Amino acid sequence: MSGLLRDKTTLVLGLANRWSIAYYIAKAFHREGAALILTYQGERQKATVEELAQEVGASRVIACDVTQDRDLEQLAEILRAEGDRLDAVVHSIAFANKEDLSRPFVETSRGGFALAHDISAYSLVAVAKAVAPAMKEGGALMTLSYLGSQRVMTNYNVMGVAKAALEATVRYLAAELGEKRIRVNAISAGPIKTASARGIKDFSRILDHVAATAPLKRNTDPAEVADAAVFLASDLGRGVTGNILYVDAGYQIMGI
Ligand code: 0WD
Repeated sequence: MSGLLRDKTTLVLGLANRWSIAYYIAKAFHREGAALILTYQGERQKATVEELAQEVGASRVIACDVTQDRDLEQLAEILRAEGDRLDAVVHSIAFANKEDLSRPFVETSRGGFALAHDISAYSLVAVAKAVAPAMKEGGALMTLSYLGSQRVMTNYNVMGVAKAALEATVRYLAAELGEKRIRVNAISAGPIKTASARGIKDFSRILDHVAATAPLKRNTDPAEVADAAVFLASDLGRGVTGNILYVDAGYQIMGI
């Protein structure tokens, strides 16, 4: 154990199952000696997350549906009551209605657009508000994004627009929370086969295209996304804020 996160307490939101990017991040944080708190969305994930929490030595598992202000207030209250210092927070949450990830973008409904933005972008603001008081000595807040925020990716649709909002949110939060020594960044990961990704139509074609095109000639391993999260959470990342860090085998630089 190299212990890059020794003596750090970390909070990871968005762990749903063993394939979740958040699970790989929690495992890497544990490997580096961090204390971990996990949240889960609702009853549906509770048993799985409690089981995975044991594997990563998480001391606490808290229910938190980010669409519910009460859940976020409760999270802030638990952190306050325990009085512990929080050093790093990972927001690994996104959602869009499945039909909005397969039909033409122009067909996106008002409700579907609002829902995708609420869960995938606004929730970072709400989480920042809830956790900032516990980050008494500053620290790192990070989220997960995707290149569909910058370029048109077939079927990514409303989620691409929400990721653009998320990345702008990272910059505004970084500017504001910098004086509290809280760094805010996004990791823009290459496509990875997870439960969320399966919601995107023709996802395996995207994986094949990336593996053929990316400079490293392969897809992104979730473990390397997790190692980038370790860097951002650790003191090694102390000079980095407001940044979008691509962990995508280099795919984003390619043209024809
Ligand atoms: O290719 C990929 N898988 C990429 C994912 C490439 C680049 C970025 N990302 C992003 C996603 O957009 C997301 O922001 O990484 C983040 C994590 O996604 P994931 O690990 O790919 O997917 P998943 O394991 O499904 O985790 C996302 C979780 C939800 O899982 P389900 O499958 O139950 O929708 O986000 C959570 C939930 O656990 N989530 C919520 N958590 C709290 N409150 C809520 C909510 N309202 N809605 C969804």
